[in-house]
Amino acid sequence: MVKLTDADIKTKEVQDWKGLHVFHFPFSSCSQKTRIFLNLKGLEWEGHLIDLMGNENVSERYLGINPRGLVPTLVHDGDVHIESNDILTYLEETFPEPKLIPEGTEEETQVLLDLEDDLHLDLRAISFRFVFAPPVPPKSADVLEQYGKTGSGTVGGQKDDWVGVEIDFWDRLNNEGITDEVARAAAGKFKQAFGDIDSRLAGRPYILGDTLSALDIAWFIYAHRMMLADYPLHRLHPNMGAWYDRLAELPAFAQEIALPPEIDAAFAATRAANAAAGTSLEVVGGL
Ligand SMILES: N[C@@H](CCC(=O)N[C@@H](CS)C(=O)NCC(=O)O)C(=O)O
Repeated sequence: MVKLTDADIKTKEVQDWKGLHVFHFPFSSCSQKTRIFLNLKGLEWEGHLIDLMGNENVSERYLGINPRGLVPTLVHDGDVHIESNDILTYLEETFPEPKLIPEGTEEETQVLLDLEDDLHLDLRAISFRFVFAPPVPPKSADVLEQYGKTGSGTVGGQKDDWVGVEIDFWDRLNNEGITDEVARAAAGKFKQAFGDIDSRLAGRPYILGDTLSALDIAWFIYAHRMMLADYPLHRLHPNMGAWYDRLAELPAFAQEIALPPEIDAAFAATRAANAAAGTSLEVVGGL
């Protein structure tokens, strides 16, 4: 679990906060996942919006809270937790009811949460090419320079290199966009991972069997984002498609993925433009 140490945190005020606080952004997949989990736990929490479009995540204040400059971050009674899947695991241990990581499934859950986390930059690449385009404001060279030098640069008291990985991603996006090759590789990874989830869902309602768990939340959110990119979920993975439709009906899920009409329309326009140009995810990704 990634609980920050005192030395990692430069924005000290949060260490005096009581209760549960979540730094998040409405349309961030990791934030949506965390909010669904909190909804299902029935926990009270205070939200603090971080404007990713305005690069607030690389501000001095926020990098002083999360040295990786990513959302979500959880602050619980002054302790700061980062990494969404670690936040879910922490919340499960701290607030065990209702159970969202069933007893005896901890290891399997961890493996499938790690797989999900490993795909995060692939999801981001697909999002930037097939969902968010036309482009959201880029991270300029100045913003990236500030990103690289502002936070403590440590996580759990150890030197942390993740900000470098992030800066590489944004640099590459600025210089070459998301190429067909990158998009195809990412799509292939999703096809394989979703294929695995689809076979786990054969003849049973949830990924772990009869009980809805953290895994359903995490993979639902990825399926949702991929569908915003026009990934043919129902055609390629019918069990997963039916599972997605059922979960999307539940208020705890539905309220976190709802989009304001203008954003919904912008994403739909991106899909339509890609389809018309013959550059949809299905075509470019070889799906
Ligand atoms: N492994 C991290 C990934 C977090 C992450 O990349 N969050 C995205 C939003 S989904 C973010 O903060 N992006 C920063 C940006 O867009 O500038 C986690 O699970 O918390």
